[in-house]
Amino acid sequence: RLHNDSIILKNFKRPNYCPLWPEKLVGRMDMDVAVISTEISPAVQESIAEGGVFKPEVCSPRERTAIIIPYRNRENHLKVLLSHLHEVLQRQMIEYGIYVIEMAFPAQFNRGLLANVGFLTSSSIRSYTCYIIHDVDLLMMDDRNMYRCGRVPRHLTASNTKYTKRLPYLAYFGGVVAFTPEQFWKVNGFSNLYFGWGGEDDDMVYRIFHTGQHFSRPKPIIGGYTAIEHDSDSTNPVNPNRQALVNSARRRMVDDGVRSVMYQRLALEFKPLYTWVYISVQEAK
Ligand code: UD2
Repeated sequence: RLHNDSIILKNFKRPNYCPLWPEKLVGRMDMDVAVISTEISPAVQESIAEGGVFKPEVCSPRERTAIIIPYRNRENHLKVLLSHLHEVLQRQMIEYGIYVIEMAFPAQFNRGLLANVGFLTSSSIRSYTCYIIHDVDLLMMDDRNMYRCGRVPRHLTASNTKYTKRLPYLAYFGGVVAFTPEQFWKVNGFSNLYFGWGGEDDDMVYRIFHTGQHFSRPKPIIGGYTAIEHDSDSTNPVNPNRQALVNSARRRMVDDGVRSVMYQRLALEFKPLYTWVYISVQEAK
């Protein structure tokens, strides 16, 4: 018996984890959004499985990350973002899946609700250790901004070419954010009540603080993003009720969130570069 035990120990190998900082990373990328390519290099393309899923073959990934993109009517942005993400995330040697969550007309756009649906749908397909909610028009400018989760929720957009200062205000949580499943459940996800532009990101900050958490950011030099310019969307008008809703964020957070999201799924398709989830929502009047 002793002899057998020692054989087991001798043959025990530690998993060959993927490096925390892969050598393939290039650091700062100079990008001209006017001419940015939507091409994906053949080697990267070949490694993407149906549904926009990738797993490094040469090492054991440390995390499994779901990228969730709330989406409607931004086809060109989506093409650019998908090629950029597949290239960068494969260099980061992260196991990932990309989910595009699209909202049908006529309801006004609701980014928080789509994030909740993305979280639930991607979890039902594969168990992820990290969920990244990602604006469709933001491109990471430095591939050392690793798409991983942390001990607290992360705001990965530490600076953005869209703003003259790095960010509009300190407690800003828009753009690209990362949660572990535990962190997301703890805040009950995003509010489902923000139809139209604005507020759902500030509401989330209240949820995070009210549950005794805080959030972190990479250094601005690493967490820089290029924003692709666009006109305002007629079906995503500024929400005039957003401040009133934000004021009641704490009170609502138990009953309004990922646990109570209501929607109808119209389609789920595993496309070559992403998993497409198409939903319709009854807008509260
Ligand atoms: C800011 C935040 C964003 C969110 C929003 C308020 C940044 C970088 N982003 O975005 O995270 O908090 O304010 O709601 O500060 N979208 C569509 N189709 C539409 C409308 C929106 O796909 O018709 C999606 C898309 O992923 C887009 C995101 O929603 O990136 C945010 O909408 P936006 O880009 O119009 O708003 P923006 O840039 O002010």
